[in-house]
Amino acid sequence: MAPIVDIHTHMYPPEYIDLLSTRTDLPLVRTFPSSPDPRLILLESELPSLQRALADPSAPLPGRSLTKHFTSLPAKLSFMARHGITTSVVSLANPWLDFLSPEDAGPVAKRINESFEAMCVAHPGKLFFFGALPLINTPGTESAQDQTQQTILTAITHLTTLPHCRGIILGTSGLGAGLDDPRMLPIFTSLAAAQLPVFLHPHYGLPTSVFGPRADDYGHVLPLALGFPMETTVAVARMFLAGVFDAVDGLRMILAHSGGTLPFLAGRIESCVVHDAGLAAAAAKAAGKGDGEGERVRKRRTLWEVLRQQIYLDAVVYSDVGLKAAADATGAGAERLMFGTDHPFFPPVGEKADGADDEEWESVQWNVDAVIRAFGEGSKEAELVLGVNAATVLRLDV
Ligand code: 5CU
Repeated sequence: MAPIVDIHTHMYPPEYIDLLSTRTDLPLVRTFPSSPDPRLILLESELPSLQRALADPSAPLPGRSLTKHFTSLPAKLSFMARHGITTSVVSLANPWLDFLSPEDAGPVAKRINESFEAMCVAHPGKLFFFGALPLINTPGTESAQDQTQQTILTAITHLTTLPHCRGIILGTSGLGAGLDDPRMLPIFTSLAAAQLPVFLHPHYGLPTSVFGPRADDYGHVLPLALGFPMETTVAVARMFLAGVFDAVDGLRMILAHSGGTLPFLAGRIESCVVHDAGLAAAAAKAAGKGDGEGERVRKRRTLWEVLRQQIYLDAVVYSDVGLKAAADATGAGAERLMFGTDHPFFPPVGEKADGADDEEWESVQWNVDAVIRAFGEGSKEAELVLGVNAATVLRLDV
């Protein structure tokens, strides 16, 4: 039987939840008298409902229920068994360590990565993990940033000593100035040298003002369905425009949610690059130079080439239409797509939820159905997407 590998599956180890329980700013965990589970409040868009719930005990609860699925390894294993998942590559969920102080980020990253490694050791062949880096979202002074950069490089070296680490999970803020920040280059270079792929995942979405004054009436739909994918799209477009992929051609990235909107917008991005007079003039000038920059400009690859050479996409897009676009964008066939569930997010709700350990998650079935509709049940392509690609690319002994 071909393996089913879930590469997009998160957990918050207990020490992380302890941290959130002491906080008054996002991200945080709060208990409310009307809720059996504590509430996990992560997103900026959840702040108005948090404030209402703090002021009025009868107001709807903010955030999401912090069920055992977020923290418990037995719950993760039951979920895997229920959905026929052979192996999971688990990662810390957003917003990772972004909010920590420079002093805390390094030691906390080390503890959390060791905690993931210990989980994997206890379940050989079943669990691997993407490590967390102590990337913090506070620009600080130049010397503070240098120190943070050094801490991150040390963390990468530490990850190379953990036998079940298969890459790292990364948000889009980098050292506070995004992933096109030149200060990220040594980090990407070090990850490429260590053969640690980057699983890029959104958290911040779009500014809440984009969603208008009624956004709160629409629950999580706008931030999660649109904000998250746009954030990923913008982050990768910025890396592409800054030449990061050319500068670090050994870098491999796996993009969450099938690359946001990149498969659909790559043509438009490429056209805007080619038809921008300012960029064209700068490129012509640079290309005339005999230095490294001239060489880079002369050899500029298109976004399509980068997508087909350095990028993998997860298959967490819930529809065969998006999945076929993802397959087309990253090359012929399905060789660069990898199945995921986004567990513990998107549990069954309302009447479909019974809270049992072995309940079926409809959100998982949507992603399985998308693979089957796009590539055919039992087809070689479906097997690649459901597990073989991940097993090969991430060297999983499944
Ligand atoms: O429901 C959500 O907010 C999320 C989230 O925060 N992170 C994620 O990976 N999926 C859904």
